[in-house]
Amino acid sequence: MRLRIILVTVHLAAVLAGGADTAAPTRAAPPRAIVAVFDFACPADGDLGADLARRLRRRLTERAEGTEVIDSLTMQSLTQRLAVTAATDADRIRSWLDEPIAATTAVWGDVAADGEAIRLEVLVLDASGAFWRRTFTDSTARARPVVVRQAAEAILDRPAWVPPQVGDEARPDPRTLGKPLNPNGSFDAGRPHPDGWDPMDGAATRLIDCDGRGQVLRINTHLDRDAWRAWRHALDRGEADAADPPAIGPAASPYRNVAGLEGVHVAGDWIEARPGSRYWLTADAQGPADAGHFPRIFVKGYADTPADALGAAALHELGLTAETFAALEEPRRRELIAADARLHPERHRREVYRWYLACRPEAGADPAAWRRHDGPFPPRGGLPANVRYLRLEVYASWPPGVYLFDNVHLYRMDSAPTAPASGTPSSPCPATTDGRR
Ligand SMILES: [Ca+2]
Repeated sequence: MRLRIILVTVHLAAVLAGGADTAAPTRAAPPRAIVAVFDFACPADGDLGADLARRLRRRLTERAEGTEVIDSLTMQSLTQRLAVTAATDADRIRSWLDEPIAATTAVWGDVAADGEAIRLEVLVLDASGAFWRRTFTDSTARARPVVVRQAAEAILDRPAWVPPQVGDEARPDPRTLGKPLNPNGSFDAGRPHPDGWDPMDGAATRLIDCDGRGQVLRINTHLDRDAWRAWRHALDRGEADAADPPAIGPAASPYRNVAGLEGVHVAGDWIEARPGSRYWLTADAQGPADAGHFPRIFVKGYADTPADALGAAALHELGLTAETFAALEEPRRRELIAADARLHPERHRREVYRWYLACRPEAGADPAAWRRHDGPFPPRGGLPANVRYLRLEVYASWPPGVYLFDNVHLYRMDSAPTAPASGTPSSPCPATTDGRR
């Protein structure tokens, strides 16, 4: 047992079970320690002592399994007449462990602040009589959490786990990252629609050839938004052919362009997520940008949730509208929703996580030059436990213009090396072969 605090076995459950029915199997409750953290004494700033004690209680509660930490309100009511400082006699503290505190371990001490610097003296005593004292100091802008973490580590006798975060990891060598998790990040497979991605609409989104890069994804946001939406609706209803798009030009006002409204997304296939993992995303991009606007590659995380509605695609397939669906009897509505969930489980997933790779050029960069962007996510720690699926979404909006994307590859940082990643950031491709940048 690495805890320095004594563990006391509580037999209450066994006693209760035995008293109620002697034939019933009896089982002792797991051993537990009860820790009482007194507010630290701070003559110059009483709030500081109370704040550090609150933080330490919270940290011990989070980190010490099988241990109960008496909460701040209870401590306040128990100790309002007990003034405790580092000078308080340990025997006196021990005498309170049974009554009135009812704890197995007491933590108390003094704190002093000098500007941002904090000096926390901590004394710890447990019911076995073990006693120690240590002083923790820090003078950074985060002195409070730092001294509390140090004290908690000493009390628990183990270093706190610090999850990795941006900056901890060196930029990985693409050759060691193995095969990308997403298919066809090079956009080279499939024409006119790229394998593994949303179909192209021929107007705002299409594939073009690019010297040295094979196919790349072209997104044009300088289009009249209403005309483009009408075209997308016609495609969604199966009434139009993406190979024969209308000529859609810019709107009279830049703010009536796709760029000034929703922008254009191109989503990739669903990818199984591995909670706890860290990932690396790369993308080559070119196109306009300004100080606050730039293309992004979103990573969206999804969970399965109970199906409770029908989306536009399902209504269209069933020949229903939102109004005619609402007019159905409830059992029939539920039946249709359940059938859709069986056939298309992906339609009933909910977004629970989001991150993006900012394809932000350096100031003064040539918008017609390819740029390589990459980075790790999540920003701190591993992927949350509730994320079951990931999806990439290439996104461009403002400023209005033409954007190109290539080599959008997602890697898991712990995936085994199998093949080098394709493409190089310096591949020259200032113009596209169709001459319609
Ligand atoms: Ca390519």
